[in-house]
Amino acid sequence: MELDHASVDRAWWADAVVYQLYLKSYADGNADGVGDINGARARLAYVRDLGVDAIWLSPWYKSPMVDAGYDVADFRQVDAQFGTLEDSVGLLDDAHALGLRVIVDIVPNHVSSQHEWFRAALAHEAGARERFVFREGRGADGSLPPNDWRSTFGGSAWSRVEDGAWYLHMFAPEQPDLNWENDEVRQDFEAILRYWFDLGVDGMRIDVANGLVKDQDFPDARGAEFGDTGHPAFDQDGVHEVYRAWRRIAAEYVPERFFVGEVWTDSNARLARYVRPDELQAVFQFDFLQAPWDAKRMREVIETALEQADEIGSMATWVLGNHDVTRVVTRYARSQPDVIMGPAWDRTRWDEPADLERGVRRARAAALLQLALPGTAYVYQGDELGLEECETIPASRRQDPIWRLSGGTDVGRDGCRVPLPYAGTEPPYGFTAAPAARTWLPQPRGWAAKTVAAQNGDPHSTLELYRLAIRLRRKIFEYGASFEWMETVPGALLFRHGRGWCLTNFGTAPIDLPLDALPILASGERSGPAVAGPDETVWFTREQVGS
Ligand code: TEU
Repeated sequence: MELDHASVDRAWWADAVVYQLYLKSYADGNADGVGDINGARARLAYVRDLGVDAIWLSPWYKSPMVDAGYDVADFRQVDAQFGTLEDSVGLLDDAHALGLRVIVDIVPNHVSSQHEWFRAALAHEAGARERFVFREGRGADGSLPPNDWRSTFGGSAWSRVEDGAWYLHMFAPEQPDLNWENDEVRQDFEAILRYWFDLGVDGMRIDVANGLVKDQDFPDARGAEFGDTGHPAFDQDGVHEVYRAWRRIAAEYVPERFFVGEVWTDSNARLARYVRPDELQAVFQFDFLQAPWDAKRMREVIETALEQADEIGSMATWVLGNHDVTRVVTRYARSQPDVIMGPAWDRTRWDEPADLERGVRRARAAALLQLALPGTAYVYQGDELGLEECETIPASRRQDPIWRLSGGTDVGRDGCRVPLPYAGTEPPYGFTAAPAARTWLPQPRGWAAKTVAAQNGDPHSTLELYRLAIRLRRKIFEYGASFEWMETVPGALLFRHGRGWCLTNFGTAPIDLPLDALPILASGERSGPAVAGPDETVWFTREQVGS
């Protein structure tokens, strides 16, 4: 397939590598055990040295932290745990000075129950409940929830307030959903966008971008779950008008501000609607992240994403990990199903032993595959260190509301959010000046070889692999260059992109490279110079291309 990128003006994000900097776990600047803005500023050079183009920061707004900051109490203030508004502007300046763009998270589907709007709603202030979704209950005395919608985190999506009315929360009860039929809600978010764009933010990642607008009949979901097409709380046609208005705001700025939407959906056709020319520039295409380690399935998801991006004149977006899913090393360390997995699927099979060495091998191969593809690549902090999911966090230390709301049946997402290890042989591995016992999530023993210091300069390390790959990517897989699948053996994928070839071996036997191949980077310890070993990706050029 030849891709035609002529329709995409080269925007900075089009072929960018974006580093997801999860603030709470990136670096602690004030020794309280929680990562913060000044901690991150002190370690920004680490991101720059990785060679990425941009960072995406998890929410830093004022928040009671019921859902790690995705419960926002005030979008115009920075939470004291993270620093001050001044610090956040300082971070924007520092990042820009290092040549990094900054994307921040915006959370428009819901706010914190501590937000002044929700307090006003509880206090019965005139019109205040209109900003949320309050309904009468069902049953003779209204004691049953208005419909059967389930919270994504477990339990009913409705909670009852003192006077008997019910309010909607598609996530935790402390995250009441906003009513996007309400003009004040729309206007406030437009003002919030301008507020941060004016402060220098380059783009926004939109949390639950397919939420916001609900089917106003509030029909039962009848078994449809989060992400399923047809769920009346998600992916309603009306949401697109919100993004058309947002895009007009982004276009007022030079360069135009960027939006990437978080849209979990089972339908790529529905996903494509968010990136129509007058809507968001990009959406996360989560199929790549949810695909098993399997040549056929990977090819399917890559092909679909590329075709789709081409059809709509956008760029594909490749994600291998984020703060909501099991770390890639651990996902690939267990047996691989023959289906696209759901975001929480891996948390259901902790009983199965994990072969972490195999997981690391495959994660490294997947990283080279990801970085060779045309489009934007997102790297979740810690994946460049080859960190695994922490599966032994004691129940008493768990933070994710999923753990509580699922009644302990789903351990939640803490295992991929553990603070980064920088140096040393013991927790806290240089993450904080506080004692290890005080990090907001416990780090495991056994990360001595995974720290930044341990991997720095070691050519076999995952960190150096990422650094080299990100640099080479620019040279050989140039923006706009043609992309073409090539014939190879079953159980492998081979494509040419620009000046380079990328061969991934998903199988168990080594595969010969073409005779004239000049290997330039490999994810593993190859069993021979002219082969791609099992679970290995090799990048190569061929003589006729180098000229
Ligand atoms: O996530 C959307 C979301 O609901 C899923 O990713 C969810 O975390 C997963 O299905 C659980 O297994 C966004 C944020 O990325 C997430 O961290 C927030 O908790 C959530 O929205 C609510 O704001």
